[in-house]
Parts: sequence; structure tokens; C-alpha cells
Amino acid sequence: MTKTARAFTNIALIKYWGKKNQQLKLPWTNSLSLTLDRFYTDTTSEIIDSDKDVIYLNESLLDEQKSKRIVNYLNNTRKQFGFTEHFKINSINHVPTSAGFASSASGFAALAASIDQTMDLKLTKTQLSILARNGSGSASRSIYGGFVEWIAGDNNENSYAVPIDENPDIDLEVLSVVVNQKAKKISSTIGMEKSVETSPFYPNWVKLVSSETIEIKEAIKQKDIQKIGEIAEHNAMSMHALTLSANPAFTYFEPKTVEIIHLIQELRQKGIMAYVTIDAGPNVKILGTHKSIEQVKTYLNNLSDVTTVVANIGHGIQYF
Ligand code: 2P0
Repeated sequence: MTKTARAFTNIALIKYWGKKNQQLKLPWTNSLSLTLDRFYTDTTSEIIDSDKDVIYLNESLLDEQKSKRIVNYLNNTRKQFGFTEHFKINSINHVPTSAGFASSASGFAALAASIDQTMDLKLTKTQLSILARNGSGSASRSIYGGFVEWIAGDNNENSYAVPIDENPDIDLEVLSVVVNQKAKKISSTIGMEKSVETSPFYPNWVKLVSSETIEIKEAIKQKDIQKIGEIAEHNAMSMHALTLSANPAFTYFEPKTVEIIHLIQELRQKGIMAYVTIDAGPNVKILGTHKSIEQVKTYLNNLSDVTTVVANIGHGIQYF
């Protein structure tokens, strides 16, 4: 029986923004995320009698161009583990583009888990995190549920995620606010490369991440949602400052993104506890309690052209 591997996506509270090794996807800094329950990828892999992999995404066969990244990944995995089998991969993304999340985190985490299962590699969670990272950096964190830290490391064996608290008893929700579903002009891979190479603030970012990671871990331990939100918002804004200070400068923000940032600042003045975090795109994620997120939603309903989806804390890798 072919088992399905399910991985959930995650939102970084301390962002991963810059690699010191492109091939292995070794980051310059640690990062820390929250796994979410609403968005996930289900993947199966079957061994086929062929010298080519066949990849289906959402039930459509991918052409050579579109399957290139996955086939390269499978080639590297075959080389690394010393097997020669090829696969029919079936991957269903329950990460609607309408929710404004990238699917590479859940996608590569589910693929790594599925290959481990099919080839009976018996990888530990740490080894699985490394294998997921080789596909996409943020995927290393989707092996675990709850709060997860990716330890930067400096080689392929010591760069992996560790769980901070997989089942936190905390009233924290994430509201995803979609302002634009178009594909971004500058991929995160290119965006982080430009930031590392040209932003004069990059060395400061490395220092900032190291202190904010310590602070947010303490806030998580204390279940201090206000502190978690303050740190996450500041960290996200600092990441976007790297794009604005790159040369040439660029930004993922659109007018609506800025409008929502201002709205959340105003709502805080009114006593509503909500904070923003933004990835490599224009969509905004809002952190708050169940009550404050309900309040934020009523204000956002007055804005035109935005859709919202609420997520709670999600699990690590599952098989069924
Ligand atoms: C993160 N992002 O920590 C950061 C914050 C986007 C902004 O990880 O090049 O798809 O495949 O390792 O993981 C998105 O980048 O990049 C990302 P690659 P990835 O979630």
C-alpha cells in the first residue's frame, strides 16, 4: 500500500532571508516559524519501471520545464542515498494560491517524507528536515508542528529544524490577508541573493536575527502573545528593509500591503492586539488572539479586493 505523506505549511516569525550556500540551501541565520493547520500538501510516490520521473501536481502532469526543480531534487536525492529507482509522484496542494502562502515549504517537506516512506530509508526527523531543506529552505521547518526553529549550521549535516513546542497551549491565530494572487516578479531565491549581495544592512540583519530569536523563544515560553507579535512584526519589517536597501532597490509591498500595515497600527491604538508579518510577496499575515482576529476581520471587510483565511497551529508530518 502506498502511503500518503502530509506536510503543513509554516509562517516564519523570524525570517530566513539569505543563503551562504545556494546548492545546499544553508542559510546565514537561524529562523523560527509556526506551522499552520489550514494549508498542506499530500504526496505519494510510487516506484516505476522507467528511467524518468513522472510528476503530477494537482492531478495534472507537469511538463519537463515545470518538473525540472523536482526532478533535479530527486536526482540529488538518488545520488545522496545511492538508489536508482524513479518515481511517479502525485502531489496535491491544499495550499490555495488564494490563501497567499507559498507551497514550497509543505511541498518539499511532503515529498521528502514520501520518498523516505517509499524507499524505506527510515530517516530520523532530523534527517528528514535536512532532506526537505535540500528542496526548499523553509521546508526544513514543516517537518514539525507548532513553533519550530531552523538551526542555520554550516554544512549539510548540521543545518536542520528542531521543535520548540509542538503542541503549544496558546491562543494564537494567523489571519492571512490576500491582496494579490499574481506570481511575484522577484522570486524569494533571487530576492534574498540580491539582499545579501547589495544591502549595506545585511551584517546588521544577521545580528538582529540572533538577538530576536533569543527574545521570541522566551516570549513563546511565557506565552506572551503581545511580545511574540511585536518581535515578529519588527523582524518582518527589517527583512523588507533589506529589499528596500538593496541596489537596485526593490519591494514586495503593494499599496494595499501598506494600507493594511497602517490599519493594524491604528487598530493597536484602539487596543486591539494584532501584528503583521509579510513574506516575499504583497500578502499580509496578521497575528493575534481568537478575539482580536475576529475584530480585525470586521475592519478588513470594509476594504475592497481583499480576502481572508484564518489558520490555527498545525501538526508536523503525518502519514496515512
Ligand atoms: C521564510 N521565506 O522564512 C522566508 C521569509 C520568504 C520570506 O523561506 O530558495 O521558498 O527554496 O530556500 O524557502 C521563502 O523561500 O526559498 C522563504 P528557497 P524558500 O519563510
